Parts: sequence; C-alpha cells; structure tokens
Amino acid sequence: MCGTCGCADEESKTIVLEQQVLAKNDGLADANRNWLQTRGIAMINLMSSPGSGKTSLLARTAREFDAAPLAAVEGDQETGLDAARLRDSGCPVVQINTGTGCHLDATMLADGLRALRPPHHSVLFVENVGNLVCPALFDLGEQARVVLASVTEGADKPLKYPHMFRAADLVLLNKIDLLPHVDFDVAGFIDAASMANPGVRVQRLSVTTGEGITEWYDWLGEQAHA
Ligand SMILES: Nc1nc2c(ncn2[C@@H]2O[C@H](COP(=O)(O)OP(=O)(O)OP(=O)(O)O)[C@@H](O)[C@H]2O)c(=O)[nH]1
Ligand SMILES: [Zn+2]
Ligand SMILES: [Zn+2]
Repeated sequence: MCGTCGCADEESKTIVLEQQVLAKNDGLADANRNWLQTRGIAMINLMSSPGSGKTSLLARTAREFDAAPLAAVEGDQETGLDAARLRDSGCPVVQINTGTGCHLDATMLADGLRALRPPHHSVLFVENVGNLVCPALFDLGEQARVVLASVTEGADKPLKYPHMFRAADLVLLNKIDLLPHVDFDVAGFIDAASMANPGVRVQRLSVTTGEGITEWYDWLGEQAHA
C-alpha cells in the first residue's frame, strides 16, 4: 500500500471489481453458449482494430457463402451503418450501439440473440467493436474467435496486443492486395502471431480481390458442421 495517498488500496478495489465483472460475464456467456448449442448455431466472434475490414468480409461472405444460413450481430459505439451494409447483402442483422463502451459483453449478446432469433443450424457472426484490447477479455459464448488484421496496420500488432492474438482460433491477414504499396513484413507478422499464440493458423486474405477467400469459406464450413 502507498503510505502517502492510499492509491494501492484503490487499485486493489478496482482489480476485485474487474474480477467480479468478468466472472458475472463468464456465467452469462455460458448461458448464451448453451442457448446456441441447443439450436446448433455456430457463433463466430470477429475482432479487429477499427477499419481492418470486418464488415467488408461479412458482406462478401453473406453474398457468397452458401453452406449454411448466416445472421449477424453488429457492435459499434454509434450508428447503424454496418448493419445497413450487411442487410444490403441479404444478411439478417441486429445492430448494438455501445455508446461510450468499447466492447460487447455477454448481456448485450443475450439481448441481441433475443431480437435476432437466428435460424437453427446457422452461422452467427458477431462483429465486435473495433478495438484490439478489451474485446479479448469478454467471452460472449462464441464457438470460435477470429482476429482480423490488415497490412496497413503494421506487422508488430501481435507483439503489442498479445491478449487479443492469444485468444484467436484463427488469424486473418487482410488487404494483401495492398502489399506492393506498403512496408509490411508478412513473415514477421506470422512470427509475432505465433509468439502470442503458438500454432495459431494465419490465413492471408484480400476481401477486395477475393484472394484467400476460399480458404476462409472452407474454415467457416468446418465451423458450421462442428
Ligand atoms: N484494399 C483493400 N481495402 C479493403 C479490404 N477490405 C476492406 N477494405 C477497405 O477498408 C475500409 C474499412 O473496411 P470495413 O469493412 O468498414 O472495416 P471494419 O473493420 O468493419 O471497420 P469498423 O467497423 O469501423 O471497425 C473500407 O474502405 C474497405 O473498403 C481489402 O481486402 N483490400
Ligand atoms: Zn465494421
Ligand atoms: Zn471495453
């Protein structure tokens, strides 16, 4: 404890409160997971920094993937812009606005599921709030976590945000069509991702050109039938 101002006391209170918040979230996430499992719904939590291409990937997937019905929950601080883009691609969608919040939690997801009622045996995407930090801490009840990075962000991101990459079942490296124009070390990125999460699969992708998209659909098909 800090003898001068008692700040360490405040710090330990904060940590206990954080642990309680996360424990409550984990309980609600388990309830979501059970609800989804009884309906055979594969929920995929898609996380990235702002602008890596999450909505672009989901919109293209909604137009092209036909191995299972799709639905989506969109998380953003404000606006219904992403939901509108997905609706235009024919995907049933619910938008959640978090206001000042910077991640989705299991309670918000439960509300989203009630509003959306995704079909049995569907793939349900959750586009988390663009943020490489706290979405990694909050279990939503998902079957798998996908972290999307892009070549305009720098190859060091797995080193700087290891918790996010450690949580990933699949890492997608998007915007590879831009590689001729940016200074991005692909091998260095893969090494960094492997340091955070040994053995994690890293798949290169361009949502714009479609390079690597078939491998993404293959992975998704495995999730749908897991
Ligand atoms: N060159 C290129 N641009 C892409 C690619 N994928 C997405 N973009 C562009 O990247 C920008 C951001 O894409 P979004 O899909 O809105 O990104 P997001 O991750 O959903 O963004 P937030 O929801 O704000 O976090 C858009 O201008 C897209 O057109 C790609 O593969 N190549
Ligand atoms: Zn988006
Ligand atoms: Zn947050």
